[in-house]
Amino acid sequence: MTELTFPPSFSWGTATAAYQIEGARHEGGRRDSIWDTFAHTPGAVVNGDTGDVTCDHYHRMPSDVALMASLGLDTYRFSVSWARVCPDGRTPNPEGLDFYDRLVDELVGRGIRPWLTLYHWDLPQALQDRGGWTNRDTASAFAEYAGTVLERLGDRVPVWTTLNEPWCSSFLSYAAGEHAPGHTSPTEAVDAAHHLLLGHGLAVQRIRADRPDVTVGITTNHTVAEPADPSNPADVDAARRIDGAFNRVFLDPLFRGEYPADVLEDMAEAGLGRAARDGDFAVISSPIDVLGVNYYNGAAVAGAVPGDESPLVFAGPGELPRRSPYVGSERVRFVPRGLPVTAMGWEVQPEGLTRLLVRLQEEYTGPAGVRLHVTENGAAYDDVPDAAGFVDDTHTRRAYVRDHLAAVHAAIEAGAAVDGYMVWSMLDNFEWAWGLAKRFGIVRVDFDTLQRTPKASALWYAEVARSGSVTLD
Ligand code: PNW
Repeated sequence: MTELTFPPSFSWGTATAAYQIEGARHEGGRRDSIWDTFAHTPGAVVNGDTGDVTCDHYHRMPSDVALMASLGLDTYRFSVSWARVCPDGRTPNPEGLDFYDRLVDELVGRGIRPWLTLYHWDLPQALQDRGGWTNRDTASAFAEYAGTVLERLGDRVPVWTTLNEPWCSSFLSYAAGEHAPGHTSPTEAVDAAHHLLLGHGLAVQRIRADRPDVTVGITTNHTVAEPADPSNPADVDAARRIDGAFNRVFLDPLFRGEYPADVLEDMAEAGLGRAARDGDFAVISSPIDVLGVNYYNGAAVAGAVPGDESPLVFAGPGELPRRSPYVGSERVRFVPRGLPVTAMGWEVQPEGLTRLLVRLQEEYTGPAGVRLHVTENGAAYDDVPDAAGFVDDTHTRRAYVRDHLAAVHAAIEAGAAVDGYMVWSMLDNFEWAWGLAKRFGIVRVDFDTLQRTPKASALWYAEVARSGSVTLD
């Protein structure tokens, strides 16, 4: 038995997102976001599920916070619904702000640090009607919205994340069609990516100006791509491409103030960078304090099969047509390595997380003096509850989290400045295009009765948080 002890200040938390847990679609003045529109589009989401009710967290918030406190977790990362706070995208709605005001008070009252994400993909539909993230004005609307939320909550929320996973809200949303608004245009995707980055930078400047005392950052999601055959130059090139299209297309503007030359070339046809105006990169690379890192899986990739003319449109979750999110590298192949997979079909590769964190430290965050924080990691499995609703996920989700925590520990030993870890997710919830069918929670939610039951992984995680150490068994 090996016991891994984390630094005494290491933070233990969980994460959620507004559209995935809140429900209460039209209550308190909330109007539709692009996810309401998308989820209500036939064929967009598996089983036709929506976030209309999902966990009903909007009405159950105090008891959900009490549950977190009973698990002894010190931090909770949640997102604010832009469409609740500014239903038309711009005009503040005091009643919407009230909900987050109560949430923050509840958290602070129970000794849990609130970690607020401003944008977890639920753009007000009113802004989508004017082009969404393909419209440059959306970036300034985002900074105004950030100011509105900051004015109300800045006195009690110490950590602010601008965007969650801009890769998903650009490439998966505007090129692949898998996420709202469900478009399949590579050109829209690269423009959206640029405006998301710009919105991030403008929001950072706004937050800094209004409240110099708070911690500010962004959360990016990463894949660790390896060549299927390291001796095959086409596979090595495929790994470079996926790393570029997933990781560096955001990291380089954020930390180096430019798009990487090879990615500009890969995405030249779609027009990466054409939306950039003078001064944008200075805004985008405004200094931040923390980089949130979301990691779920690695992948082995291979070059295109020579002469492959197969259609680029294929089936994904739901029934709507999907395209590759890897703009300019659509024919790169993902090659299964025979590793265990989760219910998402994602390969379980904990050591990828160690490599990712060490690389971020060395190439991006370290030189900039920016801290790292794992803001999401976790797994969906096909849980089998007993008659009382208890899920014994000891050998699935608990093992996944344990092995990834060991990977974080190894990264810290290797010099990565990682301050904490958050399990995705606190609750089973609306898993985007997969609807309610994929369960990531450490707490089970019965979507008929809405009853919450901590799983074995939650009880184990509570003990890890209490002791500050992980035992490898
Ligand atoms: C992240 N992909 O989403 C999100 O931040 C969460 O809201 C989500 O529930 C969680 O991970 C689990 O999926 C992703 O296709 C969705 O590569 C899709 C991908 C990556 C991340």
